[in-house]
Amino acid sequence: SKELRKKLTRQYPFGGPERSIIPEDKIEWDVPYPEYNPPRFTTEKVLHNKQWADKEDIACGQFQWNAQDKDVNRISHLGPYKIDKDGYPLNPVGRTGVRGRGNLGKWGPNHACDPVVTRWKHPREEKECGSLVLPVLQFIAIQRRDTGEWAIPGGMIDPGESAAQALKREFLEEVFSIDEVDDTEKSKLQAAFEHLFTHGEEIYKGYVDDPRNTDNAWIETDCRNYHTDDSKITNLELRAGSDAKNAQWVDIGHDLTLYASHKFFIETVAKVHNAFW
Ligand code: RP5
Ligand code: MG
Ligand code: MG
Repeated sequence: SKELRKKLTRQYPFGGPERSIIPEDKIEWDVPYPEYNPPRFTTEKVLHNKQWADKEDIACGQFQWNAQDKDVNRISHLGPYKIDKDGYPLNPVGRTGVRGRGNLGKWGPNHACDPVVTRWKHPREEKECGSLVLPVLQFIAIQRRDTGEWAIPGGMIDPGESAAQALKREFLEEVFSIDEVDDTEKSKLQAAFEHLFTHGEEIYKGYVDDPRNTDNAWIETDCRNYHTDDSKITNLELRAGSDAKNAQWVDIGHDLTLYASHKFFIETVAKVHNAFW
């Protein structure tokens, strides 16, 4: 669980408070810590959003914890999470030093998805990896508008949407600005990726070490890999959109610096393909 707390910066992102410092042995909720009194923070954007955000009031929200709650999946990949005496869901990796939802719309798990689209580097390149010589794999990375970090073009699963739908939608929004192109271009993009996105390889399902996580709200993801060497796809011009300000094919290797837990997902993808890491 220590591995899932590395990206919790002291300063909560985007105008949030400083997180309370928690002694190593007081991280787990099961360990009593009566002095614990972290700041409560939820952004205005979340408080005033009626589409993707929950109600702030837990009592009248009538949330169905650890269950499929109408259109919203409140089940954690980590198994049942606890609810505190005031009715708030508790982060399964323990205390984080901030209460409330921060920048996250949902109380409890916020389900996201991470599409990793890969190709072999062309012309083929090989690199030494320990005692082996392995080919270089590339993936489509985006640069996040919020933090400026390079990342997988992932996003939140909308209410009522399946993970499979969200994986394709987020990819086309962030990598090809599908929301900004005309209808002909839109159908072309949809058609080009239709087949590829039905052939995903499961990479990771679980908690994400994201700096936005709080005591009562956290991100979980479904990360899948879509590999293609079809030049009709790999030669398409990338056009960053939505929460991405850049999009490009990036060589996969251990020296990458990526947002949240994304480096771990990319390492897993490299190993699945027996590629250089
Ligand atoms: C992450 O937050 C997940 O792994 C996913 O990539 C992302 C979803 O949030 P937004 O991109 O919508 O901000 O850490
Ligand atoms: Mg997005
Ligand atoms: Mg995104």
